Amino acid sequence: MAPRCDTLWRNARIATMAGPSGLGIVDGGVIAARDGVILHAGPEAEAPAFDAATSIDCEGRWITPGLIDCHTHLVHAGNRAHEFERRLQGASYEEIARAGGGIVSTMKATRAANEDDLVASALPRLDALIAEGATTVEVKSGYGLTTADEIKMLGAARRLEEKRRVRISTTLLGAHALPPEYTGDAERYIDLVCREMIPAVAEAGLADAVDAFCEGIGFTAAQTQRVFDAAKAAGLPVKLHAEQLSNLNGAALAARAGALSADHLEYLNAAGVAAMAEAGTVATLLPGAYYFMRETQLPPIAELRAAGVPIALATDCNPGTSPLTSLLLVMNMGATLFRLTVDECLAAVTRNAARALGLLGQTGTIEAGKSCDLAVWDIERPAELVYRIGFNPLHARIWKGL
Ligand code: DI6
Ligand code: FE
Repeated sequence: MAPRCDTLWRNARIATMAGPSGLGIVDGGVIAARDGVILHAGPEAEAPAFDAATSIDCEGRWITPGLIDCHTHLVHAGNRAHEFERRLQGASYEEIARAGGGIVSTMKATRAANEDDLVASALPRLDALIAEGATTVEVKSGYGLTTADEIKMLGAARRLEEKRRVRISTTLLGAHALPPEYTGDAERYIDLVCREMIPAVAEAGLADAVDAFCEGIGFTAAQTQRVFDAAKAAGLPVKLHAEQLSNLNGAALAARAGALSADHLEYLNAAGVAAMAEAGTVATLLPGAYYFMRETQLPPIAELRAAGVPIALATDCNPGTSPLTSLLLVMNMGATLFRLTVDECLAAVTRNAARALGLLGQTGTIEAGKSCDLAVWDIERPAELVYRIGFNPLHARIWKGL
């Protein structure tokens, strides 16, 4: 008897992204889905004759896994276009921050907003990602910096999943910046994060992971370790903003804690690369922040590649250092600025991005048993997804089989 499925995509060229490297290309491919899950993906010639409720002729189009943005600060109030103007007149990011702008200005706007406001202002940014084939998006808190405001941000992030057909992975970033009421007393703020915020958020089931900003203008390695210990006690995986502006050996600390990813990494050194390789921690590179901050220190791409560290790319969508909502542009920047190959760029927003979220068992490749999250493209070859700037060749987006 012919196996039944809900939808069959036929006559497609598939970049399955399955396997440890490469695109896993299948020519003349079919994908069968039932109940939102991939039942079969492979060459049509070898596929069983499915009894499909709906059969779609892809007319030779390319199909990739739905794209994954594994590092965003998508939920926040207001924007910082005025600070951008000041930077164009010569002010530095640090000067603006010292004058009460920067993260603190977004914190004030976010504290003043309610959950509905945060959902409403995040939706256009989410829609921009979705319009380019994103099916999974990570969203961090970190602009509330009180337990109630961090919970409000994470609640808004979770509600995006009710508003759009997309998977949202949430991350508590309570240790993003020191709120002004704790000036001069970072240890006491970390006490709050560890003793109150992390347990409350874990109890409410609002976060899938815990992150921190380990940096001269953020938190020390010792404070980061305290956050990681509290996350572990609460049963939550960790990740880290590390080595963005300087080297505090954050990536190695994260790797030792079994972190899913260490992110930014412009100032990563050889010991950090080795620790990440050993632990299997994903390197999430954020070329939007590199570009927008006019950074010149490149992350150690060749060393990461040589050590076999999986590389992900993400937008870092945030109002201060990366007001970016395009994974296609992120791939272009990954190639142009960081010299990643086309195959590496595609893996960076699919397979490796899924791994950076601990979701590789569910999505990120086109394989039987995974969620049927697909992007169908009007392109002749995968390189077009990386090569073009400001052009969107998405033909269709499928999330959980629909
Ligand atoms: N690194 C960044 O680039 C952003 N946060 C972080 O930890 C900056 C966020 C902002 O300026 O609002
Ligand atoms: Fe970030």
